[in-house]
Amino acid sequence: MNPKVLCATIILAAGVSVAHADTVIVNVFNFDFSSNAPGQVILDPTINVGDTVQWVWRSGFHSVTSVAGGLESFNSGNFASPHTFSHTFTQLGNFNYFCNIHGFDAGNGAAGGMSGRITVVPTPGPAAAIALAVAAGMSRRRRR
Ligand SMILES: [Cu+2]
Repeated sequence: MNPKVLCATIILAAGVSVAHADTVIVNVFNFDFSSNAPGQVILDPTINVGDTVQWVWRSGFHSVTSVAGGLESFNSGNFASPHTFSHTFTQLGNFNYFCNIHGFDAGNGAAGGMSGRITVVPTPGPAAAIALAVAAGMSRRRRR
């Protein structure tokens, strides 16, 4: 292994070790769930596997309840705002959930009424990490 490849490998390993899971906020309000603020366009987030969603109650009395039969299961219970509830997603897929008071489990993984969806995709692959490592290596060489 030549020194340049070894250097890139070390940087790559360091890059992977510092890759961290994010926490994504979803607002809970009368009568929807959204990453955007209440009153704006409703946005159901797409997150990376290992990320945590933190739901933040902004108004009303609601729950965050996963539909039955999914790979991810969570239930906040019913709470008035202010309240928060978090769940870390370890599985890939689309996960529908609903408010136990203003929504419903529609069966077969779907939800209706006051409901939302979390889409979980893989973390950026090795190609992105290698690009970062190469960029880091190049910037280091330039400083010498
Ligand atoms: Cu509700």
